[in-house]
Amino acid sequence: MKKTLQVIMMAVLLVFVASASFAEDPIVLKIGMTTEIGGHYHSGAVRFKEKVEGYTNGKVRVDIFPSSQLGNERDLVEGVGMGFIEMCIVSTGPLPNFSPDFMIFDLPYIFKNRDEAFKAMDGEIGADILKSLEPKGIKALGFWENGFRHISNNKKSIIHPGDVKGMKIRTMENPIHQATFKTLGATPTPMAWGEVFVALQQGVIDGQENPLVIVYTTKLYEIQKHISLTGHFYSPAVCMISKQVFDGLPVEIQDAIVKAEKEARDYERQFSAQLDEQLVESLKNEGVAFADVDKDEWKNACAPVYDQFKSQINPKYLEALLGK
Ligand code: EAX
Repeated sequence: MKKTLQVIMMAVLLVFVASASFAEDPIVLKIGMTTEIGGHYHSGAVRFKEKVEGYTNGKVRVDIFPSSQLGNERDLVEGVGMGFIEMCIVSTGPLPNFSPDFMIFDLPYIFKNRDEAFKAMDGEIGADILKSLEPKGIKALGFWENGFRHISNNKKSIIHPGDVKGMKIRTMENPIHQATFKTLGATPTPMAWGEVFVALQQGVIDGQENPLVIVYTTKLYEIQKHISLTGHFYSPAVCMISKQVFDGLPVEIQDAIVKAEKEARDYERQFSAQLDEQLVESLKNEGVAFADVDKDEWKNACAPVYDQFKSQINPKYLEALLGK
């Protein structure tokens, strides 16, 4: 009797081991974002998926969840930190809530152009800032791009900073962004991205600010007929993975993830820059009126924010980017 039981148990064990080695379940990496299919993050994530699944011969599967399906940006970052969402791509807007080092990117007109931004993001400063998320359980793999942010609204053409006076403008949940719009005389209204379309539609807010790719892929042009090309903030994005998840993976899979992320990042940045150029025309075709603005005038109007926040920003970064 005892022997029979032993034989049965051995057989069960053998079948178990055999089936495990034949049909090994892939490691699944869920990657969340608040933006839409066809946008820059999603296109970059698709590239990441193709690369990582290729490099690991299918040992890893990447599942992409756009459109806030896994939560808003704050939820995503918290989820990755705690390890129940493996990965996400978010703008840096909500990140000062996790590490104040990110605040340097929030200053209005801190970068004149993409090249300046990439230099900071890809250099020593950027590496330092990404590392600052580690104590929160996050391995930040790299900086992607959200883009230069412009103001949209459905009331009037905004040309001068004074034109936003009294307007309710949605901002991200970010102290410098809110302070900037307050300085301009608007009423900043922070809310998660997923709530913005309906809030605009119902007139709870008058306008919002985002890169053109977000306006286009969210179809905001249906309810926002004025865009002012202010480019007041440059918004980097961060592609991140749970540190706990990453540290638990075999080295060759970690290497594949790191390599794939770099390739996807480069692709995403290019895709984003290209879209930015094309979308003015596409949005005009949807009936959007564009206002060209004098950026120096806007920069001057935003300047008081620097004094307001200087003491809270890492002096090393201020010195490197502003020479003071
Ligand atoms: O990360 O919330 C925002 O306005 C962001 O630009 C957007 O979610 C992309």
